[in-house]
Amino acid sequence: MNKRLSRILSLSITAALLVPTMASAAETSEGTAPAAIQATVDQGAVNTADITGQNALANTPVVPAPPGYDGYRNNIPHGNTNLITYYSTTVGNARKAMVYTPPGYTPNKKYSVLYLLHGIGGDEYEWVNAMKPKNILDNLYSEGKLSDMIVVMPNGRAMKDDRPIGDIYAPDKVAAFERFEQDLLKDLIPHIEANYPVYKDKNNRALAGLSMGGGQSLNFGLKNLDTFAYVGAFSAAPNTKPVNQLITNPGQAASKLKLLWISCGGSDGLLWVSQNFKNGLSSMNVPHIWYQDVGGHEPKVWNSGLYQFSQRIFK
Ligand code: FER
Repeated sequence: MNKRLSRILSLSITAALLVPTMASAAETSEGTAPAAIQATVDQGAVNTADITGQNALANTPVVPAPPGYDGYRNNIPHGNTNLITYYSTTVGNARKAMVYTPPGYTPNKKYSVLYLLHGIGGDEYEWVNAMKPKNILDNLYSEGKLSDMIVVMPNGRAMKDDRPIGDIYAPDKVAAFERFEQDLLKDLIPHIEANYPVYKDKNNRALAGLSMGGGQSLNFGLKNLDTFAYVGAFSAAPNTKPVNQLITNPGQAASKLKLLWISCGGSDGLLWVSQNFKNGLSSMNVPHIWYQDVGGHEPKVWNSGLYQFSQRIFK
């Protein structure tokens, strides 16, 4: 069967599936989640016929994170988080980022890189302080579920004073989140690639983030398909540009992306942003995973997003 036809057929079959996650799975992860807010996954636009061309794991069902997935485990090897500085030509000064290196990290190996972005009230410390990236990644490594990767958590507010102080919604601060695209592409990525033993091609770069950082990931990732093959948005904020502005050639986006992940808590006031976006992706037949998680605009949803997304990249 020709590839395009098989794609269309598979889309029409899978589009019918809006699969409510099994109650038992939702209960193990969330205790007593009422039926109405159980996690749901819509893989309608994931092209199962193209499983080798797309990331095969993008097509695996989304199973809610098990209890303890983000807790510290004593009996496993641990990675490290370090603060780094790099010079930003975009901003005109040195800027900071946290870098997670996995257990057994060695310059004798080569790693992929996940760039992981914070929200409007955060900075380079937000992921490490408010979420549990180290526990989540260490635990997944110990279970053999993660490819070798480092995780770079920068400050996504590209301005001289990039602290989350004063009015965090002020127009100059919001504009700085947009300016970060240049910092990321021209300053941070080159710095990481010059200083860490990492692969330097799109298939080894992922971009994901929470809220403002989710919007940034969609805005930057989908405009730079030759730089990132894996893009994820957890609880994307209204800085997210309209999907038809970001994707003007759906066929090209479909063939270049290995994973496009959209998730959001069902009781998040910003749920509409993710819903509009994933509906737009579906109408353009751009493969993606939409995962409606349990919760609001809060760390447990972002931990869960990292847990799900990190397992599906660089495979
Ligand atoms: C907005 C509401 C929320 C907005 C941004 C946010 C730029 C960001 C929230 C977050 O990052 O947690 O209207 O506009």
